[in-house]
Amino acid sequence: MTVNHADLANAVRALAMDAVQAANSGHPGMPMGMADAATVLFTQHLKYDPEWPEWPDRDRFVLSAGHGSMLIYALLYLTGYEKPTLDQIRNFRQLGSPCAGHPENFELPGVETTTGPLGQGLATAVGMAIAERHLNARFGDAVQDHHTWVIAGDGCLMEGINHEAIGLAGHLKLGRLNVIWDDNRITIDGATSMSTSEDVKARYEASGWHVVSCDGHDAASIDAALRAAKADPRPSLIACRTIIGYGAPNKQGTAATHGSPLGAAEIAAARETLGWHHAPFEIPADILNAWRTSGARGTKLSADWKMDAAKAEGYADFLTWLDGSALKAAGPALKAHIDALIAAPQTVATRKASELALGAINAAVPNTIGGSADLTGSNNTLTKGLGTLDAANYGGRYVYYGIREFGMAAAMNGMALHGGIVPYGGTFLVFTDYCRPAIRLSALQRAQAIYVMTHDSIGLGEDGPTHQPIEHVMSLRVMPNVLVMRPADVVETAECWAIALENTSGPTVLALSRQNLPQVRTAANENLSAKGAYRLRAAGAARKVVFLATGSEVQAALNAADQLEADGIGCDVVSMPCWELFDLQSDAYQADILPEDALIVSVEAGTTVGWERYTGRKGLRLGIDRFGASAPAEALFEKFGLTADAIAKAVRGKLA
Ligand SMILES: Cc1ncc(C[n+]2csc(CCOP(=O)(O)OP(=O)(O)O)c2C)c(N)n1
Ligand SMILES: [Mg+2]
Repeated sequence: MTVNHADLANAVRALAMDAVQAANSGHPGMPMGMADAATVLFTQHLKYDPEWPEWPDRDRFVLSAGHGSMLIYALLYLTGYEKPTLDQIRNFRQLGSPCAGHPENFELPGVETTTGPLGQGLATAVGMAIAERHLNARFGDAVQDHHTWVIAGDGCLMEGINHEAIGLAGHLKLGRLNVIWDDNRITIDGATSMSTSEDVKARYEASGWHVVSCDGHDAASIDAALRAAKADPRPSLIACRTIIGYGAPNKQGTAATHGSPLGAAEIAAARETLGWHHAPFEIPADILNAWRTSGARGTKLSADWKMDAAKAEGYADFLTWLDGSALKAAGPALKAHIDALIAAPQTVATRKASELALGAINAAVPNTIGGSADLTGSNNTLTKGLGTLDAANYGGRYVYYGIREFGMAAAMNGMALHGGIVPYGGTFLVFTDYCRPAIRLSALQRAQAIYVMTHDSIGLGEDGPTHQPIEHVMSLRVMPNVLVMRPADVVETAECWAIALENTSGPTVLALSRQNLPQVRTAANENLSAKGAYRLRAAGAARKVVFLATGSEVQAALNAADQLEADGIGCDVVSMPCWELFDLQSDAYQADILPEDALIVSVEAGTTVGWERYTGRKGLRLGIDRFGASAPAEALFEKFGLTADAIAKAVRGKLA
C-alpha cells in the first residue's frame, strides 16, 4: 500500500490522542488540529537531520503552543530521532520520561526551546532568527543559511509579548522567520469570539509582515502557503485555518479537545472517522517507514553542508563561537583591565564600570551581541565599534530593541539557544519585572543571557519610587539557576562580568548603580567575587560585628566600620556581590566569613526580607521595606537610614 499524506498525519493524531489518554492528562486538540500542517512542514520544508540534531545550520522549529507537546514528541519519534522512544511516549508526562508536560529544551534534542508560557516561544524564535542572520552576515551562506519555523496558537498571538516580538521582527525584516498560526478560533474558555475581535492578519501586516492563509487540512494548500512564506523577503504569518481536535467526531471544533483526554469512546469513534484501525501506540511499518524515509532526507543535506561549510573562510572561528571557546579571550582582557584599575583606581558608577569591562570584553570576544530596551545611554551597554545590528547590517553587534523589555529578554534567550552568540541586554533594574517571565525561562532552559540592569536602588534619586527597585534584587535571588550580582565597585564589576561569561548554563543579572562609587578594592590577585562574599577588610579591634553589604552599601559599611572601630568595636566588612556563589562555598569558608560570635549586619538598599538567612534572627538587617521617594539620592540614603552615621548608630543601638 502506498502511504499518503493522511496516513502520515493520522499517525501524529493517533499518538497524541493515545498518549494523552494513557497519561489521563494533556492536550490532544492542538496536535490533532495541526497534524496536517506539521506533516507538510516536516516532510517537505523543514531542514533537519534526526541523526544530527545539533547540526548548526538546521532550521529551528519552535512549538510556541507548547501545550500541544505531543505534536513535537510524535514528530521527533516518527522522523527518527533517537529520542523519544515509543516507550517514552507511552510514559508521556510521567516522572523520568523526557516527554514532559510541556516541551523542555534540556530533555530532548530537537526541542529547541522550552515552551508553554504562551507567547514566549514565538518571541524566542525572533532571537533565533536574529542569530541566524548575524551568523550568516559574519560567515556566509555556506555556513549559516536556515529558516526559523514556529507553530503558534491563538494564545501566543493574543499575549502582549506578541506585539513586541513581531514589531521587532518586522522592523528587522527577518524574512527567514515563518510563523504558522493554528487559526482554530478556540481557546480554553471557548470560542475566541468571546474575548477578541482583533484583525490579527491586519496587525501583522501593519507590523511589516507578509501574511498568507491556507486551509489547514489541505496538504496542497498548506504547501503552497509555506512556499509563499519562504519566497517572501518579509517575516511571514501563515494563517492556517484548522479544526481543533480534528478527527474526533463529536468533540472536534470545541474547547473540550483542548486540554483533556478524549475518553475511550471518543477515541474509538476517532479511529473510525480517521480510518486508523491500529492499536494504541502501534504505527504500521509502512507508515513509520515513510516517516523515517522523510526524516532521512536530512542525512545528505547535513553531510553536504559539512563539506561546504568546512571550506568556507572563518569556519574554524565559527566552531569556536559554537563551542564557547571564543569566550575564553575575555579572561586575559579583563585581567589586564583589572590590573590597570589596581594601578590607577577609579570612582565610577558600576554601570560605567560595566561599560569599561564591556569595552575590554567586546574587543576580545567576537560573538557578543549587546543591546538595550531604549536606555543605551543609561545602561552603558554600547561600546566602541560594535555597529548596529539592523536590516541593513545584520553583521552589527548592537540591537536597538526599542521599549520592549520582555521582547528583548525573550530574543536574548533565542540567541543563546540558537548557539554561537552570547547576548547581553539592558534596562533599568526595576523593569526586570517586565522581563521576568523570560528571565525565568533563561534560568529553566540554562540559557546564557546576561542582563545588564542599572539604576539599582534609591541611589537613582529623583525619578522616584516608580523607578526605585526595592524587592527586585531579592526576588531575582529567589529564582533558581540565576546568578544575581550586585558589585560594589569598578573592580568587582569586572569580576562579575568575568563570572557572567563563564556562567554558560544560565542567566546572570548584573545590578548596577547609577551613582558613582569609590573603588574599594585595592588588590585583585584572584576573582574574589567568585566566592560570592569575601572579607574586604578585617576588624582592627576585637571583632564584634560583621557587616554583610552589597553594591553601593559596601562603601557605607566601610565608613560605619571606621566610626565603630574608633570606639574599639571591631568590624569585619564583607562584600557580598552574589548570594548564589557564596552558598556554593565550603562550610568552613562560610563559617569563617559569618562567625557565630559576632553580630551580623546586612546592609542593602532593598527589602530586608531574606537576609535572616545570613544574619540569623538575632542579627541586624538594614534596608528598605517600603517604596522609595522622589528626591536626590543623598537625601534618600539619609531618610532611609543607610548613611554611615545611621548604620553605625543602628549597630550601637543593637549592641547596647
Ligand atoms: C502565559 C500563559 N497563560 C496561560 C496559559 C494557560 N493556557 C494554556 S493553553 C491556553 C489556551 C491557548 O489557546 P490556543 O493558543 O488557541 O490553543 P488551542 O486551544 O487552540 O490549542 C491557556 C490559556 C499558558 N500556558 N501560558
Ligand atoms: Mg486556538
